[in-house]
Amino acid sequence: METADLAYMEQALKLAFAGMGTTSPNPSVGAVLVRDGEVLSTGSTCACGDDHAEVCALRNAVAPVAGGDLYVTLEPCCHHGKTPPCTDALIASGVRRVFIPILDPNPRVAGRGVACLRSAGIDVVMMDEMASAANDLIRPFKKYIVHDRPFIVHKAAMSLDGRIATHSGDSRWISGNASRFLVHRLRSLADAIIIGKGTVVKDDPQLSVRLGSFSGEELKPFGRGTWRIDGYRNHFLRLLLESAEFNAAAVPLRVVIGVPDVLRPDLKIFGDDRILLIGTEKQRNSLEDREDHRFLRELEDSGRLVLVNGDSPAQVVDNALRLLHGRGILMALLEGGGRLAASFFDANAIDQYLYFLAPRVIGGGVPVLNGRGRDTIAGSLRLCDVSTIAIGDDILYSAYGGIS
Ligand code: AOF
Ligand code: ZN
Repeated sequence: METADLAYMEQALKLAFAGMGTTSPNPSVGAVLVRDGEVLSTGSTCACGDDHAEVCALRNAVAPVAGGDLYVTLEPCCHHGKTPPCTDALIASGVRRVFIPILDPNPRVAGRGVACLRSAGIDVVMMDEMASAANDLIRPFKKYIVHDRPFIVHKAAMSLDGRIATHSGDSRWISGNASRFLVHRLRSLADAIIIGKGTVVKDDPQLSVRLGSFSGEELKPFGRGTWRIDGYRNHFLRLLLESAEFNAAAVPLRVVIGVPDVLRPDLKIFGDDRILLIGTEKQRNSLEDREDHRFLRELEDSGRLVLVNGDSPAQVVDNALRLLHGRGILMALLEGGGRLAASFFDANAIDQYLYFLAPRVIGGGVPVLNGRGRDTIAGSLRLCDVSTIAIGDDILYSAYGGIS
């Protein structure tokens, strides 16, 4: 593979990365259209249901594209979904070659896009060198489309002894400024942020993207290619650290699992309509007896409160995730307390562990996964694709688990 080919694909990956959090339930894809060594145009997946990256690049081209090459981060689709097949548009355009790093995990595509382009005489080049990078960006969509559940990133800041709060509940701040800034970058790419009902009562959190509220010397490395990733070279994290700009307007859906004991409309989570409370059907009677039952009814009628079934916390989590899948959530950040996280763990629902280890020791307090846990070490969950990155004095530890 030529160096220029790799550079064009890297440009396409950056476009795909930049669109994450704005295209669901469609994956964010990037495309770069090149002819005679000149970039004619670029494209990325438009907000849900609109044009795909390839069509967007074709439309943006200022010069004729026939005979050109397209670099696209995912196999072009060949099916009629909300939009017509990209393969039709590409064949009609007269492009000569299409470079792709990976096939589309969507069973409706899964290799058929490549076959369709090839049978029309287009040279499809598989860029194996970029497969791992493209795969790191498509993991959420793969989980969504193959397993019918959102991809869950469990993000937590903890002391070296694995605690997210002291016994008195104090937790601010365990990690450093740079780590917390990185979390806001991450939030801007997520489709949802999930917390437990306890956090609503305890913190009255905004769960917003507040990139502008951070400053300081330790933020200087962000937006530059100077980060060292040890272990697995995780391209999602690489781009998260290296990207210079973020879309702070991309507001993730705020999801609360459980109905907080007292609800008031002036809580910060009700600041806008991007809020979903998920309770259980078992609670229905007790909710009707509460003083705030009118507000609860209002929330339910407007779709901001949904009750799901489930006999155990893990079943409730699974049904909540089924619901979020139905609402088109590809990637959700789990930011809740230790018990909620343990329920997600028990439901086998955590896909990526993103833990910030701070140089503090609490010597007790709340464990990051506060449940019974596995019985034996042999039965513990073995993670894969482990990366570590020094973020100021903290260590960011990332690894994948679950079924994705
Ligand atoms: C592409 N380019 O930029 C994206 C693709 O319902 P539709 O028509 O929007 O199709 C959605 C499917 O298309 C989605 O599930 C995934 O398989 C693929 N996404 N394909 O050619 C793109 N985002
Ligand atoms: Zn398409």
